[in-house]
Amino acid sequence: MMRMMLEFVVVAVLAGFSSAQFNPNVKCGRTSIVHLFEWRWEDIAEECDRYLGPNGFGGVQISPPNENVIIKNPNRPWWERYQPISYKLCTRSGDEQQFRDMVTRWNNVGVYIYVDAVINHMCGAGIGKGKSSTCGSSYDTSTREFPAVPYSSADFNDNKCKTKSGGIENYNDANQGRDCQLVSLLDLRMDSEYVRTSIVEFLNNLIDIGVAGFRIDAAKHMWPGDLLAVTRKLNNLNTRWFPNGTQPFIYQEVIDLGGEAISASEYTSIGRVTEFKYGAKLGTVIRRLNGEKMAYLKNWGEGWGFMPNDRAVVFVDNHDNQRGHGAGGASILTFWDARLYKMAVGFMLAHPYGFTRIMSSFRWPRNFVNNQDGNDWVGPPSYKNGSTMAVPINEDTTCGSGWVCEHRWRQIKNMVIFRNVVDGQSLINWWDNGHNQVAFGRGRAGFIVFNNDNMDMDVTLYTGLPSGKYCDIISGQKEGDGCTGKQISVSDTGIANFIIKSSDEDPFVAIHVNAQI
Ligand code: QV4
Ligand code: CA
Repeated sequence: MMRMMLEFVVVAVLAGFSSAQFNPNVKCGRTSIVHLFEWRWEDIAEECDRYLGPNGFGGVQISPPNENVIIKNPNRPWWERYQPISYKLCTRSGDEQQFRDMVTRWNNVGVYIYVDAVINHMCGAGIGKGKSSTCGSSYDTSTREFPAVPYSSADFNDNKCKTKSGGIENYNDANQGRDCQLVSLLDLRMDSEYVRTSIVEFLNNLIDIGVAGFRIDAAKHMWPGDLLAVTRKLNNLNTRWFPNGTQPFIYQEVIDLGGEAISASEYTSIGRVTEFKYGAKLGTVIRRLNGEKMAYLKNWGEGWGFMPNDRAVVFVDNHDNQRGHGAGGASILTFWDARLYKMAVGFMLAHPYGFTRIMSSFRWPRNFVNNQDGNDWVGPPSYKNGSTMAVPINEDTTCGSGWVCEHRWRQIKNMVIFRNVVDGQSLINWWDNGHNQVAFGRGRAGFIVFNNDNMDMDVTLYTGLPSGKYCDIISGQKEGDGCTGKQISVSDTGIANFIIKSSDEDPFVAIHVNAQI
């Protein structure tokens, strides 16, 4: 009894003190991370010193670094990386040495790595037996043997799941959602001490190498109590780079668009949670669907029924919903709708709600039949032998070989900087025309104006900014003493005139105090 009480106190104290798991651990003055989906570790290492560091990015979410099954039919889909075979660090992105090199190089310049952690399951039940895996480890899905961990049949939820098929049949049943197989992926018994320890060892190895946090894949499919038991046992971050006692940042993938059996709020005491309503709603507004308009964004954030600001990780699209996987549906904006996409990302980065993640994608040959993309599986740009192509950088700073590099689009990169400049300043001086022309400021540090109506805009607004000449960071940027884009003059009284034609390449304007000329 005494012992139980003591254990309870210890758990309560640990949970209470784990506030750092909500802190993204980005360096002071940096406010966003970018998901470099399917990039090779060598390319990520390069991108850090040459681009992300100098442009104020806080870190990178990487694709799962641990061994996965190699799928040949279809040919090397991106989603094979969500089918683990072991916790060894070799994948199409690179081997363990390359991983270590990348992390070290990044940490040395203060831009950090966030690992996509696939811990709910191993590979699909129907994969079979073999060694067709990215480090060559063997597996046998019929006997549930994964000797490289090792896991065997006792480590899976086969007995706990109560459905006939062993899979999740009814998403309105929370028990099925947690204990049964998600799309036939072998579901780990997270209530077992052995499984928990194996996962903790995997994550602690990454922490010791130097990563700063984790995206917890499929968190919804694990019981919050089991997840808490795992995250509580994580080491503090490596003191070679991080202050003593820094806990890893935890952000959990829970898709909760409302009215579901499993809700995001069940997870907000463990770490942050992905707010999927954000991209779904913002897409609806910017596309002007269902009578939505930008004027309604005045109370964007918690006012729209989103989770608490300090719990949310927000994004316009992610690697799933940009290709019709996961949730969000047709409203989701992606690089395929570049003009609207830039506006949505611009709005997100200007608005104070949530911790922001930028998507960086690769192009694939979309092939819609009956509104379904038959090529939603296509993997990253790669050679015939299956190895992933490097990311070549063109002279104009864009990327080649099918890598989209949204994070390098001038408008997006400059808005990442905008967010850093206005960090901590409250949203003030909101203005709208009742339709899709809106504007707002962030303290006295920045101001942004959107024209998403089908008519030209010519307005004079109070910006709150110190008087002077500013360079619009959307149509151009400050270069030396000059400006390659529109120039905006703020008067002594903080007023400025904004002209945005509905035919402008990008119908929005953003200025901030670090882009004064
Ligand atoms: C299929 C059928 C099954 C059938 C099985 C038979 O769907 O019903 O039993 O064949 O063999 C791939 C295939 C999928 C296949 C499955 C198992 O696409 O057709 O099952 O493999 O072989 C990614 C992809 C999935 C992919 C999976 C594993 O999106 O298509 O499945 O990787 O390779 C929910 C969840 C949420 C999830 C989201 C997509 O709540 O957690 O769906 N998002 C995360 C990741 C996502 C990943 C997973 C979870 C799984 O972001 O990328 O799924 O790790 O909303
Ligand atoms: Ca599960």
